[in-house]
Amino acid sequence: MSDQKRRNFLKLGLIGAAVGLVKPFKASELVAKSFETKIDGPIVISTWNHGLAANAAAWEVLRVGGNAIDAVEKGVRVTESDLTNRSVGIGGMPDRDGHVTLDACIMDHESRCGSVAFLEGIGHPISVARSIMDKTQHVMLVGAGAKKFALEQGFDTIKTPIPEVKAEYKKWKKENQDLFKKPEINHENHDTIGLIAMDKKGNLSGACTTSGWAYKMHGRVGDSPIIGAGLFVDNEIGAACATGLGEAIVRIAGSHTVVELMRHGYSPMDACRLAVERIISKHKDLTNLQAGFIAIDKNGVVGSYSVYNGFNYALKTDTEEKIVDAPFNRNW
Ligand code: SD4
Repeated sequence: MSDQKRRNFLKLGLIGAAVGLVKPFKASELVAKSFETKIDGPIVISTWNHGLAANAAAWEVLRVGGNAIDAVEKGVRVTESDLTNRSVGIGGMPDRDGHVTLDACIMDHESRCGSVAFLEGIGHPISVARSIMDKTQHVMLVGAGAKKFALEQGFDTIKTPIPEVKAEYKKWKKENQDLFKKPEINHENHDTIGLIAMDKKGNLSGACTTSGWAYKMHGRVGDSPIIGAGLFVDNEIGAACATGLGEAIVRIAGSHTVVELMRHGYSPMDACRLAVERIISKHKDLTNLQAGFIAIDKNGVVGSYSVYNGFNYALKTDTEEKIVDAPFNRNW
């Protein structure tokens, strides 16, 4: 953000606060700044440990002056291709009927976006989402229509579940005769990749892709392909993405909420924290309700926050490549 724009924005914030429209920035609401990093130059952040490999691929694009949108797509394709990953791409866990249904979305610095949900048998849902963004007038395609589009675009089909996953599913099915028992989400079965990047020009983009909640109901779609829930980018302000229990994230339009809080002057970490606190305030039962956000603002400040401990993200810059533990509201 230019200095002039920032001044205008702060002025607007003060006027808004005076008339009760905008929540003013309160110093007392800030938590330790040590959790935030301001970075000059390109940045990539992505959820969980598998983010390291995705960031490295995204970095190959950013390093040579490539665009953030190409970087985010290239990055998460690595995770989608990893057959050992049980929560993203074709190695993902199936729903309770044995189908692996994939969700993904992508958004660029011009607020162009594409999304695909309930897609079966296609290896790179993120690239299908990118094609929807680039080649159609729509934002979102789902199910059979999304598959038809993917085939028309020349995407290869892949048989899922892969054999190892099929074996796990059979075992689960045998042990869970009551298929409509509430499936549990925990920190082992929710590892979506959400990746956001800032390129050399300072433009932001994001991508999010998942096989969703293991043993979900057939037809269930989570937050990950929902623009504003699993991912949101506003190039004037910042970008955010989410991981965790999709239903809880959708309820508060999570990633959009984080970006809007940044618009109102909150730092990325405080914006993530306030979104998490909003989730907490909307749920009486927080058992197994993990949800976390990562965010970058337009000035290159990075932040994150989660409901429970154990959430982390991968950070890549010119000088660093590391996993960062997110601050959290409570212990498991
Ligand atoms: C979902 N949010 O489908 C996804 C799952 C997830 O890390 O984030 N896993 O609800």
